[in-house]
Amino acid sequence: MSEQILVIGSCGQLGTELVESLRNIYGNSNVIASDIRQSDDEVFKAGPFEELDILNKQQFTDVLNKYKPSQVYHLAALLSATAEAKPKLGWSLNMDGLFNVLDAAVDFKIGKVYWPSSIAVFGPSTPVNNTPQNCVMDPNTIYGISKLAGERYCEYYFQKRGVDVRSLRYPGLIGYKSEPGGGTTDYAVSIYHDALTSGKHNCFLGESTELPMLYMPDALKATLDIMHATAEQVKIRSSYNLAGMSFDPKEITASIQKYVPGFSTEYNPDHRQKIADSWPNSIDDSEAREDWGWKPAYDLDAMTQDMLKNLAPRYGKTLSL
Ligand code: AKB
Repeated sequence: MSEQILVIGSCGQLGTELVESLRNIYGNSNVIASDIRQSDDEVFKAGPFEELDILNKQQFTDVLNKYKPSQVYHLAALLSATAEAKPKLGWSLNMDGLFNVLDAAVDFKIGKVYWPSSIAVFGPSTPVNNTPQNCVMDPNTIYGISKLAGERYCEYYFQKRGVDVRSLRYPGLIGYKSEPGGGTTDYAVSIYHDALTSGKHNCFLGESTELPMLYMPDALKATLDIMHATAEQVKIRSSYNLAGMSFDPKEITASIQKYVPGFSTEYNPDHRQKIADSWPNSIDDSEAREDWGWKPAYDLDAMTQDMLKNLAPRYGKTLSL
């Protein structure tokens, strides 16, 4: 039987696109998408899909026995804003879900595990510009605390139980194929849809709130690159810093205005402002570059052009890009 790859939490923003990329590489029938409930996105019709609540150990065991995957991508989590609203669920999904996957990696001898961390592992005492891989980390959100604890567990399972677990600290992810949900960086996706529909965006962050971001094709490339690197190349077994670009809401507005004249943003910061203020402005990802050759392709303007080019037909718009 060919190599089987299980993606847990596959219907989210990253999972939807990752399943498509993995199926292009490994073949539709070898990539098993799974999530707590079915999605009607076309992507999932091309190959196997399993309803899987990662907190349900019996269900998980059944899926593992059925497919015997050699790689597991575990993406199921509550993001920053949702986990603040539902702290108990945020903690149990983010931590117990990870424990179930790491324990299964030992029991079922899963070859490689991927688990995403986030810039949310950093906190108010962290150096804010060009944040290094190793520095003060004092996250003050449930999501950030769960990601930092998760990173420590990943390294522990690598060192003590021999699990080949790999991880990236994602910045905000921006893409046109799937919607984000429950994050603090989500404005940077909805702003493009608003530019092509109402021509106005109501931003939940202040105009100068600079955050690290990454365009989805780069995020997919980084994820596949670290999973395809040799075990020796992956020297950090907690999670790698990863950077693409950094901008604030004023700068992304200006980038969109180059192609959508008349577009405007109003700033009405809400509870998410505090979360954003506790995160870095920019990230130093030298270790990822040195260890497994990471290099992003997109800057802000290249991303804006690609987002608008792909979204404009959906809204019946023609732009000169
Ligand atoms: C969020 O905003 O919660 C996520 C993240 C940075 O991990 N996009």
